[in-house]
Amino acid sequence: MTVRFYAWTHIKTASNAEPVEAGQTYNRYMPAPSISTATAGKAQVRSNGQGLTETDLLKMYRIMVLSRTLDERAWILNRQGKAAIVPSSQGHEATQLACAWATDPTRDHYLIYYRQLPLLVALGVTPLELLKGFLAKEGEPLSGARQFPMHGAHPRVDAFSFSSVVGTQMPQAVGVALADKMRGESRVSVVFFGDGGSSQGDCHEAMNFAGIHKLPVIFLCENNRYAISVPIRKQVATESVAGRAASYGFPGVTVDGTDVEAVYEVMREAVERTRSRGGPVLIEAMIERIFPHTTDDDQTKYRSAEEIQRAKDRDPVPLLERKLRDRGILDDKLREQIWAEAKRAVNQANAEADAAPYPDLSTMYEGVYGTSFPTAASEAAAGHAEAKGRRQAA
Ligand SMILES: Cc1ncc(C[n+]2csc(CCOP(=O)(O)OP(=O)(O)O)c2C)c(N)n1
Ligand SMILES: [Mg+2]
Repeated sequence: MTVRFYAWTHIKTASNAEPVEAGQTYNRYMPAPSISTATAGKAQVRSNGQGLTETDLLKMYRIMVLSRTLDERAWILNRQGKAAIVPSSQGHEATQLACAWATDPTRDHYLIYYRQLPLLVALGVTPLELLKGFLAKEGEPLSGARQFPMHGAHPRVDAFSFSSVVGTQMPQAVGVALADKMRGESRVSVVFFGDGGSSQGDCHEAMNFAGIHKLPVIFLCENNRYAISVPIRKQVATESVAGRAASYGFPGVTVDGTDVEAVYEVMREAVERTRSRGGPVLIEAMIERIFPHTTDDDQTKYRSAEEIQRAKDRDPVPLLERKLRDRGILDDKLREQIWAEAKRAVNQANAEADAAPYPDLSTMYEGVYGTSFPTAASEAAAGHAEAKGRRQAA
């Protein structure tokens, strides 16, 4: 486990953790253990709060495999000319699943960005919903097929709508956290962003404000060392993103983001601290972007074959698989069964999404604008009437 701490002085120890009873029904959105029934709303028993159990690790592997299978399928659908654009999440799985496990989806908030498919799967968004999104079909939940794939909000899993403009979700997360603090709620907001996002002005403003007001927000940087083709050394002049937290007055930690147990451990501590009014935490998860930025990008233009191979060597899916095999939790037979279940679930969702209609053109503006559109003339008339009212009152 590779964990480096920066100014991690105020963090509570596990012995001060909020009690989480063994066997407690903890997370109503986690998919059921069987991938074939991976739908929303299934109650789950979670770990005892002191670490991930073997059952947790196996469930995480199942969700990772489902997410990976969906991700691969979305890429294929793009190459078939059916999905407009696909941002792959391959390489980001371990960090996002560990976050889903360490938080409480019945009350916490997720301010996502476009590379968040594994998190959404872990929170219970179904393969059908996600594939309808990539195919822009009627009934996709994030934006009703109005926006890019993987853009929009999913209120059922408390995922907030974000803008395509990199970094905007950070001040929004701080606003959500401020509202929770003012209402006295014990909810945590987790905001996800990339290393590129960390160099936006929004990031500085959000962290500064969150630090001053000790807001219940966790900044989770998924550092894959690239913002499209721009490498990390052109985004961050210092050694790490996490190191910046000290200047905002809260702890920062860099963690191996390919290791579910390492990320879970720091996330759990961060959630405890934040929920018990200790203020924000910045976590920088070091991960790999295995695929190009999106289906529109060709990373061989700016990364060497050796570097891409090194990224593949840190793929969290085989890494977790090795861990499970070493501990005797997984064998060839179970592995085959898990991959076959995932393929069946994705095939079925793919067929259903393919057969679904596109949204009717007449509904194009629904959910986008208000239903009545003020004209220049009606606005001018309203302004005139208001001014007249003010004059009469005076
Ligand atoms: C303000 C702004 N600048 C540029 C872009 C174009 N753009 C979209 S995604 C992206 C890369 C972001 O990289 P990073 O934050 O590291 O996330 P990653 O895609 O690596 O997960 C850029 C530059 C944008 N959408 N918004
Ligand atoms: Mg990046």
